[in-house]
Amino acid sequence: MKDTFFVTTPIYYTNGIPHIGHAYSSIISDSLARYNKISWKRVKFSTWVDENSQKALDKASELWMEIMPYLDMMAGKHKAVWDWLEIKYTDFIRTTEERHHKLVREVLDISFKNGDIYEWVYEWMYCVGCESFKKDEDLVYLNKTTWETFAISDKVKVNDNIIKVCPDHLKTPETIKEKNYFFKLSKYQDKLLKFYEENPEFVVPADRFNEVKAFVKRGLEDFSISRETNKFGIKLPFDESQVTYVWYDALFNYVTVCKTSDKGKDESEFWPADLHIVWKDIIRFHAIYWPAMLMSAWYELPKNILTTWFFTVNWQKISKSLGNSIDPVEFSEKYNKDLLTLYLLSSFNIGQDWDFSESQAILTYNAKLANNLGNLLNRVLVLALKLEEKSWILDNSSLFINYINTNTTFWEWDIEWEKIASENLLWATISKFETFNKLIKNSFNNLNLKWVLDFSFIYLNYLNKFADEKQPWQTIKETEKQEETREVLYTIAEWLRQVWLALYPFFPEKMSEIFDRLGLTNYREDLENWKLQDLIDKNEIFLIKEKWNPLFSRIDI
Ligand code: ME8
Repeated sequence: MKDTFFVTTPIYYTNGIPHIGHAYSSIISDSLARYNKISWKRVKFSTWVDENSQKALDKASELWMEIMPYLDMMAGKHKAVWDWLEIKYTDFIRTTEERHHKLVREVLDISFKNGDIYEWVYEWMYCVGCESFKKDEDLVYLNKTTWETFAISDKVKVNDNIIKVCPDHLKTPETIKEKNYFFKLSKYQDKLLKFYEENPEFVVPADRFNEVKAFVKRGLEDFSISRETNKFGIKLPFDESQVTYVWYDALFNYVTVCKTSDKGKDESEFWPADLHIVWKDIIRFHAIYWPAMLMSAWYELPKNILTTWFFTVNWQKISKSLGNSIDPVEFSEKYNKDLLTLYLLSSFNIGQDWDFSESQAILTYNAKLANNLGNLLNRVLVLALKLEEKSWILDNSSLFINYINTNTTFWEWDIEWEKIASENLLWATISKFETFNKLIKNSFNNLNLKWVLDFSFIYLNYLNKFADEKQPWQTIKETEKQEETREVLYTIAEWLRQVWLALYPFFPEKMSEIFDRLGLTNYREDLENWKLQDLIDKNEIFLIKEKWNPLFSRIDI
């Protein structure tokens, strides 16, 4: 019986179409889903849209549309983006769907009956942009004339010109006084801390987890889960005059798709989720509210939450009004999807804020895919065809393995290795296939996609150096060196094969095409049938019939 792997993207709002920031989360999820798919696991990969929100209602009315036709249109647009980007999700769910309403009402009922949900009339400030309640300390002062902002601790005098606003949306929060239902989060403080202790990898990266723990240790407050004024959404089963909003409504999506999959099947075996991918803005909700809500409704807790960071465009928050939003479809149409994936995943660690740069994306693509990988592949092909006229077979009898294992000068690292690999890996052993594959496996399992890409491209650098040193384009001209040339070419080809297997989850189309063209038949099929390890271990024979056009052409800036 295969293990299951269930990965989820964040729940995207539908008041706009996905921009490059959303694509980033989806591409990470997709690459991890694909890796697990080829590694002997049954994979479920869900993506969704967060529809029952005030933002969606506002947007629909702005467009003079009824809410449901608006949401249908937006869900279609979201799906089209993911399909275009070849994000291979298995489930797509909308929060307005019946299967979801049913589950949310069930869990609300359970928590209400066990005393975790209670009624309270209260007055609070609410920011529509954030869809969350605010306290004084969450706000800043804004000078309406100069647009300067000051910290609330500055104790500025409020007047008509100086107002208190949400720091993200620069708008005064609404004051709301109404009857709400609250979730007893305070009751879960100790249980959460115990859970964190027992699951030290629950939130990755560790800094973010430390912040979450510190927040919980300071004491938790109950939070509102319903609104009296909203009419659009899931009605509370115990008080139909109220609808639940954001937390129960959005988060329980993750469970709904397991209870009833897209194909209408019960796939409860996929719960608990192996991995939620969210950005730092919503980590508290996922790492604190969500486990408490699950405990209250007797569900198991997710295993891992990966927190991504913000990225900006021209150092500004991505926003339609600033005109700096990048459409991932347009961007990949202009260049290609591989360029987008490579740039997003190889340039920055997942837990780092950074600025998106089009020219940097092109430079990365040219250096890594067009030059490093593409040129080396071409060199091997051209020489292989020269070596024997029509078709050329490289078999493993000519693996130059001794050279690779013993020659230390070639494998000397000029990179700061400690920064890249874990301590117990010595560079001297790196040159073995098993070590490379172990590094790749560990990096995937540690959710460190940048390392997978870094290791692969470092290897390619060294292979290029190896080629430069062995000069097969020279030795091929000397009759007595034909065998040596063959050995060198086979060694490079075999290494390339190992690196392509590591890169497959990121660039499945291109890698499959390379496999096909080198006579490595059925690779795509074998990978789809979980045979990654078999392919890694295989003694391969390459059959090269023709030279073809470069797969990764250089792009001019
Ligand atoms: O927050 N940089 O939806 P959303 C990096 N529905 N990632 C970004 C990004 C950026 N500039 N912009 C967006 C929501 N993302 C709510 C969640 S949870 C109860 C409700 C990514 O559409 C990021 O992963 O505003 C974020 O989590 C996701 O898009 C959803 O953003």
